[in-house]
This record gives sequence, C-alpha cells and structure tokens, in this order.
Amino acid sequence: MPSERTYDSRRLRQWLHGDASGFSRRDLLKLAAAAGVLGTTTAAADPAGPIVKPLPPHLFTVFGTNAEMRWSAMRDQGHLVPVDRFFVRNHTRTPVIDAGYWRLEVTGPGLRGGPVSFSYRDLRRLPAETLTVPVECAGNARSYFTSQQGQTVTGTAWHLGAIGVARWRGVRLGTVLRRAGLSSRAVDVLPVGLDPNFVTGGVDLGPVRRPIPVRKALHDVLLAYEMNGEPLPPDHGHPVRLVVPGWIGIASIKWVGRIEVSDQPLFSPWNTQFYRLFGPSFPADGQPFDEQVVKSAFELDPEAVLPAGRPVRLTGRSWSPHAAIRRVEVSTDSGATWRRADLIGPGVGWQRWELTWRPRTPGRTELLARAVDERGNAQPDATTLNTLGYLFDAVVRHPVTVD
Ligand SMILES: Nc1nc2c(c(=O)[nH]1)N[C@H]1C(S)=C(S)[C@@H](COP(=O)(O)O)O[C@H]1N2
Ligand SMILES: [Mo]
Repeated sequence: MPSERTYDSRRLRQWLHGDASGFSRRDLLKLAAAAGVLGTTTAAADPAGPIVKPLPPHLFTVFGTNAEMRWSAMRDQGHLVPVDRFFVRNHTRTPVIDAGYWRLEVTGPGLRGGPVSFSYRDLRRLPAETLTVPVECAGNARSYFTSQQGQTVTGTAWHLGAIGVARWRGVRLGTVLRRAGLSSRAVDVLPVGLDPNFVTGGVDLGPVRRPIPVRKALHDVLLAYEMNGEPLPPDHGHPVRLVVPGWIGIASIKWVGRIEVSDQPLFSPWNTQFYRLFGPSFPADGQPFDEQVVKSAFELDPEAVLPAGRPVRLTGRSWSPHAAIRRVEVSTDSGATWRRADLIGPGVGWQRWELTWRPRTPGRTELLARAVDERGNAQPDATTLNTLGYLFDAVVRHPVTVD
C-alpha cells in the first residue's frame, strides 16, 4: 500500500490545521501539559490480575499488564504460536465478555443510514475467511534501543517476544461495513474496544481506539472470532477482535464493541500521542506510521549456554510486513562473519530457519540474524531513535556463552 504514507501526511496536515474530528491538536497540547511527559504509563493491576490465562515463567516475561513470549518457548513448536504462549498487550485489563450478549454497533456519518448492530451469531453466519498473520506490538524489541544503542526510550521494555503468528478466522471487515451501508463519503473507520478506559497522567483518554483509513479497512482487515481453530480466548479479544495484516498491533483492536465510520479523518490519542514517531529526526508534531518492519529472532533465551565442541542446531524466525522472506544470514562471531541459514517450511506470516554451528572456543559471543524479504527490505545495523521506542528493526545481538 504505497499511498498509505501520502494519506498519513495529508491527514497530518488536516489535523495540524484543526480540520479534523475525534481528537484535536488542542486536546493533545492540553493533555501533554496535564501529563507533563508523553508516553510513560503504569496501570494498576487488579488482585485477580490484568491477564486471565496462566503466565508460567518458562513461557512468559511479565511487565505489569503485559506479558512477552519467551522465544525459547517456540523452539519445539510448529508454525503457529499456541495460545498458551502468545504475548498479551493490555492497556488496562482483559474484560470477560459473554458472546451471547455482545453486540457490534456500526455507526457514523460514513454510513448511508444506520446505526446497524450485529450479534455474534450474525457475524458467524457471514462468509468466513482465514488469515495466518502476525499480531506484533509496534514497540516489540524496544529494549534494544537502550541495550544496543545506549538510547533512552519510554514504554514496556520488550525483548523480541511481543509478536505471535496465529491462524485467525472471522469475517472480513469490508463485508460487515458494506452490510451496514457504507457510503462513498466514508473516510476512516474507528474500532473501539470494550476494555476499561485508559487513564494516564490523571487523564481519562477513553476506550482504546485507533482509526484505520477505509481503503485499508476494505482491503484485508478481518473481524476475527477464532484463533488457531478455537474461539478467541479472553486475553486476545473474545468474542471479536480486529486483525489488521502488516500493521502495528494497536490497529488490531481487541474486544471490539463499536465501529465508527467517519466522513472526515479521525484521531485518537493512539495515533496522535502514542504510536507516532517523535524524536530529533522527526517533525515536531511527530510522524504517523502504521506498518511494521523486518525482524528476526533466535528461538533461544538471552544468555543461553551452549556446549563447546558439539554441533548446535540454531533455529529462529524472521518476518516482514511487505513480502516473504528471501534470505536469512546468521553470525556466530558477534558479526565478523556470516552464513546463510536454511529456510524451513512455508513463509506464511513468518519464515522459520535453521543453521548448524559447532562452537569451538569457550567464552562469550553474540549470535546475530538478519533477514531480507523478496522486495529487498532488510534489517539495518542501527535504527533511528524515536523516543517512544517503536519499530526497532536493527539486527539484534543475542549474547550466549560457549562452555
Ligand atoms: N481494546 C484493546 N485492543 C487492543 C489493545 C488494548 O489494550 N485494548 N492493545 C493493542 C496492542 S498495543 C497490541 S500490540 C495488540 C496485542 O494483541 P494480543 O494481546 O492479542 O497479543 O492488541 C491491541 N489491541
Ligand atoms: Mo502494541
């Protein structure tokens, strides 16, 4: 979608001129003044916990309301990430919603009439589609801005585990929008979550929501009700969530209860204050973005100990939002020399790979993996700083000890 960037910059100009609805620049300035700083958030955890499913330490690293998958937990797994180890990113907490009472309301001036309401059974009766794609947090790998580049960023200090690939089944958002009477005036689509309002710096920002241009909404977005062949679990959006292929995780709104269709660009704190690139290399009002970047991960814990003198099978996965992965190279000597990894299985959602290494010299070293996709998108040695720590696509240095 090459014109997404053009759309975003046009939308940005409109927003700067106050020519937009939903969340104005004045609101943002007020908010920034009230909060003092942008980006730091702490949510109070309920005694019962913000996440419903078990989070055993061999599968997850927990950060407040969020839980990251440990990559070592994927080593003996198949192509998909099972629900028991799929990362969770909650702004507040997982609501437990009864599908029998749930409704999806589609409303707004971008419809010919409306509002139109759908039950869970209504959605299940519409034509179903399946997508095998990642949901990945825009801040995945954020901690490496600090550990590799010595930079200060705010937000959850994820390693590489804020990604999972699942088989999502549901109905196309386009099908639902057309049934609701989408008008040719429609511009943006704003899915709104049913989880508690997000409060930060003493300001109630309302429910989690982020607009999607109607072009993307009609292209490949799914209203998903199944994950890996089972009804969506509570932590991942039960009964229905969006799955927005190739876009940052925040676009894939969980527990969706309402979809607003506008006839002008929409804004929310999630595309003005958060999930925007701020920093010395970006415009003062920040640069909007939607798409993910190329990344690679070893299916290994950081600081793993590997036996000297015996062959070790290194495995991992690489992914790109733009195209299939064409090539993966691995270095076992901290980046001095590189070898090509063997690609295994289908490159759907992500590409698995492996490489055999016989470590000789005991001591510490760093493993690196770098991928290139079919369109030539590659991983750089360093990522341009943005203060909220999004889109870290640089090659990650994975420390191990040979013993
Ligand atoms: N309603 C709602 N939707 C949400 C969120 C949320 O907190 N509330 N978090 C978003 C973010 S930032 C990410 S990365 C993904 C995470 O999806 P997961 O928890 O199923 O892995 O959900 C997105 N959808
Ligand atoms: Mo996210």
